[in-house]
Amino acid sequence: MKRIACILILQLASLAVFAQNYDESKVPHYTLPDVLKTSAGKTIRNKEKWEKLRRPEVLKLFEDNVYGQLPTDYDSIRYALSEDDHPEMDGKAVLKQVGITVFRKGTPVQIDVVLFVPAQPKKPVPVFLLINNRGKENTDPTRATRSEFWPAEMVIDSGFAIAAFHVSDLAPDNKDTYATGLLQKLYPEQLKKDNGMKAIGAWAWGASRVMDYFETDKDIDAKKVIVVGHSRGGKTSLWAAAQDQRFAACVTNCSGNTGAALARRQFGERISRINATFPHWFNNNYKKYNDRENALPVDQHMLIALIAPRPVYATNASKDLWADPKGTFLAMKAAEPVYALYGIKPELPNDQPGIDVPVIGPHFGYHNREGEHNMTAYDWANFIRFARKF
Ligand code: GTR
Repeated sequence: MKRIACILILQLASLAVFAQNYDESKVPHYTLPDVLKTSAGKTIRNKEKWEKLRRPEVLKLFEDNVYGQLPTDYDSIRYALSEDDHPEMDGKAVLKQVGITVFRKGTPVQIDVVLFVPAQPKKPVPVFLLINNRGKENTDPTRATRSEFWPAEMVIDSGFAIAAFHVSDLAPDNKDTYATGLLQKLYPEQLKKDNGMKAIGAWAWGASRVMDYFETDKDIDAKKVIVVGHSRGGKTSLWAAAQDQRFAACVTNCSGNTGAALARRQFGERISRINATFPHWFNNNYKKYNDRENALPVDQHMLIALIAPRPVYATNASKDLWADPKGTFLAMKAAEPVYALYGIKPELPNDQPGIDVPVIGPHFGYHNREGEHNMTAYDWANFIRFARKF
């Protein structure tokens, strides 16, 4: 009897900890950290001061408290390219499979990239790079399997190249084995630091190595690389674009908590929950903010602001309240003051647009698709419209 009571109490306690709010009227009152105020209390009024003083500070706050450091040193990088001469997609595309091997202190890590480039015209083209957090069949180079998650035919028909790599090449998405990839092989010292990177940092690092490759590929316009991610991949695409300013634009699809949604709203998934379920995504320090969102020196609007003045497209799905669609829209709005330093006027309306009403400006894109947590042809069609605007 005592044992049953004990189990019951434990279950109730865990329910209380993990109770998620889906009621707008229960969103607590909150004040976002001022993205334009330095830690010394100075207000930033121009882009020069933003870039010199505040931007590095905000980047460091995210490194130290959320995503961890992102080492940029390695000894060498090699690309092994297998390009078949067979025309793909009825002659519309050429397939390139690239093995990127990066060495540090004699140890290699390999990232496999699938890349389709339009066969015509023969000039450098912009590319969408997907950080693939789902099955590898989604980016099938043989095209025997086709998936809306990476609709290569549609992107090629629109005149863009499309590429993908799989997150498991960098870090398995598993709390027990995540360290067996990049972390143990190339950057073991990161594992000892409370602000050391974990899986999401490793995936973002991988996106930057693919960017290194694009800079060597004459078919690709490396100044027009759009990094794309869905959900945990969308948290990663934001962090990759924030860190590596070579990415021309970022698409963050249904990225939710610790992605594009504001943490302080405590709506849907919360920090305590994400840290409990996925302790291998963010750094050790982030655990200090479990149930203490207001103690965080940042919120997610500041992550979007780090990408300014480059374009960002965020999406949600109407049934995916877990990812807080309204909180995502509000984060985009709260990043506008930093874009304003570059003379960019607000492009999004004051209120969240309705379901299936994409708002696409040259710098901000947002839509809330009818349906479930996913990335679909509808989403991609809008990313293509967005990419054509800039
Ligand atoms: C969920 C997680 C979300 C999101 C999602 C996904 O379980 O709570 O933060 O990342 O997984 O990646 O599909």
